[in-house]
Amino acid sequence: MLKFYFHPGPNPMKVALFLAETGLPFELVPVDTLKGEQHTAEFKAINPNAKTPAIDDNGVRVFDSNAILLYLADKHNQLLGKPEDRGELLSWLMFIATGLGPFSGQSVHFRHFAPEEMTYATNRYLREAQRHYEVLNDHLAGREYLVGDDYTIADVSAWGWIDKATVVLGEEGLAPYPNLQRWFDSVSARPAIEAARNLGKDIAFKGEFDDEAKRAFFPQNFPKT
Ligand SMILES: N[C@@H](CCC(=O)N[C@@H](CS)C(=O)NCC(=O)O)C(=O)O
Repeated sequence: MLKFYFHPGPNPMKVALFLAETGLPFELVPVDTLKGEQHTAEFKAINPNAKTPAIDDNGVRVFDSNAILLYLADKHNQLLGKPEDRGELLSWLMFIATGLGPFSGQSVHFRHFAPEEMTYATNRYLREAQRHYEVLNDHLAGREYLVGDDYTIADVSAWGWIDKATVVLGEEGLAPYPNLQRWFDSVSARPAIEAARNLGKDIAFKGEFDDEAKRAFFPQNFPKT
């Protein structure tokens, strides 16, 4: 049985949505990242990068959300779009993995979690996140989905981060990006979204972002013990 190492953050939620869309059977393995469970030797054998999501597919480990999406989509021939659109699919997946995700993550960090205000870094990452939103917004003019005419893992992947627009960009969220808003509303109306959002709701993940959580997430801010 596929094991899905999960914490309800934007990257694991991509995989949660893929599994909800496809109905593939899996066992949920909670990794409470606010308690630092991503740093255990047991988990690092599955993901040496010590982050969620990761999967163990009967002995095959795969880590990093977009690698997992590609691996599962290829293996089960699901949500890949048309073969002639493979180049587009890979391009948008990499755009999300190397651009939208990291810049959004850093924007969240400097807006909400940096120990002191750092205006230059905050603006740099906010502006880069906004630029990635603009690229998506322009691309989605007159299109329903990111790749060809099909709902694919590129949409699944983008949804994980676009769902956090207000945390990344501030209160106005998707308001300046009407095509992206239309796309987001259409993806959000899919039945699998509710199932993905409900995943792990019965698990008592740690909620407070206290000292223990800060040590787990930002060990560079603490002396090595
Ligand atoms: N590139 C990775 C990033 C994974 C990532 O940053 N995961 C977050 C949750 S959304 C995490 O596990 N954070 C815990 C930590 O940074 O210690 C991916 O796409 O899977």
